[in-house]
Amino acid sequence: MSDFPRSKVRNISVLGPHGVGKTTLLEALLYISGTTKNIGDVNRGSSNLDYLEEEKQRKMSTNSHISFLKHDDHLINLIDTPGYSNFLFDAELAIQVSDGAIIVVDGDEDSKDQIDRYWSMASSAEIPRIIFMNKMDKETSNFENALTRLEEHLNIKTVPITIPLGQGTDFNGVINLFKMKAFIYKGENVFDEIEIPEDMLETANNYKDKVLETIAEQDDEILEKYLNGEDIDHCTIVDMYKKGVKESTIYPVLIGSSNKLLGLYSLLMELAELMPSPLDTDKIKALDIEGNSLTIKPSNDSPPALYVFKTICDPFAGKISIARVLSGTIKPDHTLVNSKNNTKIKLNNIFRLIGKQEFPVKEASTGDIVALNKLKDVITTDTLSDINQPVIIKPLNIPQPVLSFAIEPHSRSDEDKLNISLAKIIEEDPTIDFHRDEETNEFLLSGSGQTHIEVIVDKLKNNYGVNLDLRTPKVPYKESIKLSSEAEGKYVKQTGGRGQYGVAKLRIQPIKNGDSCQFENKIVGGVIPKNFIPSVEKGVQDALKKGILAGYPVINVKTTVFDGKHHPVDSSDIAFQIAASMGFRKAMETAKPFLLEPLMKMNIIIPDNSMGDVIGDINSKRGRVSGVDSSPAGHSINALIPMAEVLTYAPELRSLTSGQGSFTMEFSHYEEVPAHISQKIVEELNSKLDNAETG
Ligand SMILES: Nc1nc2c(ncn2[C@@H]2O[C@H](COP(=O)(O)OP(=O)(O)OP(=O)(O)O)[C@@H](O)[C@H]2O)c(=O)[nH]1
Ligand SMILES: [Mg+2]
Repeated sequence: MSDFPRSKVRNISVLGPHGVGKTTLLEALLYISGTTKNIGDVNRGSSNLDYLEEEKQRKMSTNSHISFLKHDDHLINLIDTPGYSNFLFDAELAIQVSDGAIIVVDGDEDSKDQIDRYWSMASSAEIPRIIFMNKMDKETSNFENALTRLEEHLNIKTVPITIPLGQGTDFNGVINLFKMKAFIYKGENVFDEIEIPEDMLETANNYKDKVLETIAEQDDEILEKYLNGEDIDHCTIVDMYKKGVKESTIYPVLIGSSNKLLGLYSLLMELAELMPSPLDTDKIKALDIEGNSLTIKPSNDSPPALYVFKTICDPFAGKISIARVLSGTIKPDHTLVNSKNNTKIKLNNIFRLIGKQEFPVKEASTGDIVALNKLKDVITTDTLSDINQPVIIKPLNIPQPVLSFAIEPHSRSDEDKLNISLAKIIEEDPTIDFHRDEETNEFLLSGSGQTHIEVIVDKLKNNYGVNLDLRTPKVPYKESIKLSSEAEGKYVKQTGGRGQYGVAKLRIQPIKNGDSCQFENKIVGGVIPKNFIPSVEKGVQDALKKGILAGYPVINVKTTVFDGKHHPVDSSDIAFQIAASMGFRKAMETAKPFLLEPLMKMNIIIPDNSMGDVIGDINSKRGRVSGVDSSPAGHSINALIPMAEVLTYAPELRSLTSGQGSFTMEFSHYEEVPAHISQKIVEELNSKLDNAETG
C-alpha cells in the first residue's frame, strides 16, 4: 500500500439519510473500478458491504463498513456509514478518520431528505464535501427542483459538475460541464463519450455560466472580470474551484444512478481531483499522556500512531480493530503502546477490507485505513503509538442511550451466555449499556432506539445463540411525603427465654427535591444507648427501600430519632432495626405519602408536515413543550415527558412521521404523579399482589 504516494490517497466517508442509496453507490463504484467482479445488491442480500445477517434482514446498514478501490493512480478508501438515526455514532467515528465526504441525496422530487444532521456533522469536522444526487433514474426525479431545494435547505452555493441527459426513466447519461461532453451508457459497464446533443446545448451552457459565476464570486477581481465579459484563464478557474471546495465555500454536485451505474466515473474523477490527501492536513491535534496538547505531523517520517475507530468481534474470525494510520509506517510484529494505559501492543496481521473480505498487506503507512487482528484489550477510540513518544487522540464522547428494554433470557443456558456475549457486542458498539436495575431487579438493555436494541437481540441470537425476549421496562417510580409526622416503633417480645426489646420514636419531614434521604440522632440521656443508634439508622434505611404506597424507594425525607426505650438485657441490634423500620412506616402513613415519576428531556426532530400530530401526541402524553426550532428541513421540538408515556416512543414516532422522525432523550428529574394516575398504579400493584396470594 505504501506503493501509493501518500498524496494519492483519499479517505472518504459516505454520508446521508437512510435508504438514499449509499451502500448501492459504493457497490457500484467498487464494480466499475474493477475492484469487485460482481455487483452486490442490498435488495438481494448479496451486498459485499451490508454482509451482516441483521443488515440483510432489514435491508439497511447497521454499521459502518470499509472498502477501497484504485482509480487512475489513486487509492480511494471509502467508508459506508449507516443512515438510520439509531446508528449515528458509527458515522461520527467514520468522519473522524476521513479527509472528505460524499453526501448522498435523493434526486427524487418528493424526497423528504433529512440531510441536515449529516451536513452539520461534516461541517463540525471541517471536511470538504462532494454532493452526489442519486436515483436520477426514478420517474419522479427532477434535477432542477432537487438542486434548488438543496441550496435553500442548506443555505449553500453549489457547483453542478454533471447534469442529467434525459429525465426520469429516460435518464441515460450525464453531461460533464467542465469537459462540456456527454457520457452515455451503452450497457454492460460500457460508456461512450459524445458531443452534447443539440437540444441540450443551451441548458448545458446556462449551467456552465452559473458554475463560472459561482466560482468567480470567490474573488472580487475575478468576478469583475467575469461580469465585464473578459476571458478568464481556465487554470485560474480550476485553481479557484479546487480552493473553494477545500475551504468549503462551494460544494460540487454530481448526479447519477447507482442502480444504473450512471454518472459514477465523473464522481471517481472528482474524488481524486478535489478531495484532500492525508498530507494536506497540516497537523493532527493530539495530547501527550499528561494531557498537554500537541500536533502529529502526517508523514511517513514521523513516529507511528494509529487511531482505532471501529472494532469487529466476529465469532469465527475473532477480533478485528480498524484504524487509520495517522503517521509513520507499521508492520506486523511491530510493538506499539496503547497510550491510554501504557500497555504494550504487538501488532499481528495487517489487511485492507471490503466488507468482510480481507486483503493482507505487508505494511501500512500515513493515511492508510487498515484492519488489524487480535489486538488484545484495544477498544474503539484507542490510540496506539510509538513506545517512546506516546500520543492520544481525544476520543469522541459516547452518546448516552435513549431507550431501555428489560430482557428475559429464554433459558438458564441463555442467561449464562448473556454476559460474555453482550460484552463482545459492547466492545463493537460502545453506545450500548447493559445492567441490572437494582430497583426493579430487571436486566436492562439500553441503546439509541428500538431498532438498535432489536439489532443487538438479533446479533445475540445469530452470532452467539442467545435467545431472549424484550419487554417494556418497569418505570422506576419513587415515593415521598408532603407533611412532617411522628410515630413510635416498638418491637417487644418478652415471653420465655431471652426477649427482644427496642422502642424508637421517629420524626420524618420532607426535604428539598434533589437531596437524598438524611438521618439525624437527637437522643439525649441515653434512652437508646449509643451503640444501638446505627441499628436504628439501618432500620430506617431498610424502610426507605420500600415505601408504603406501592413498594417503591422513598426519597427526599429526613428522619430524626428523638426518643426511645431500651432494656438492659433484651435490647439488641435486630430489635432496634425492626422497631425503627416499623416506626418509619407508621410515620409515613400520616405524612401524606405520594408517588413520583421520572421525567425525560426529549429532543424530537420531525419533518414539516407532522408538526400538528407530534405536538398533539406530546400533549396527550402529559408532556410539556419547552421550545420549537424550525429549519427548512424540519422542526426540532424540546419537551419534558413522563418516562411512563415514552417507553415505546420509537415505533409511535415512526408511525406519526412515516418513519422520518427521530429523537433523543435523557433523564431530567422526578415529579409528583397526578393523583388519578397514582391511584391506578397503586390499584394495579394491589391487584397483582392479590393475584399472587390467591394464585
Ligand atoms: N431507483 C433507484 N434506486 C436506488 C438507487 N440507488 C439505490 N437505490 C435503492 O434504494 C434502496 C436503499 O439503498 P441502500 O444502498 O441500502 O441505501 P443506504 O443509503 O445505504 O441506506 P442505509 O444503509 O439504511 O442508510 C435500495 O432498494 C436500492 O436498490 C438508484 O440510483 N436508483
Ligand atoms: Mg447502507
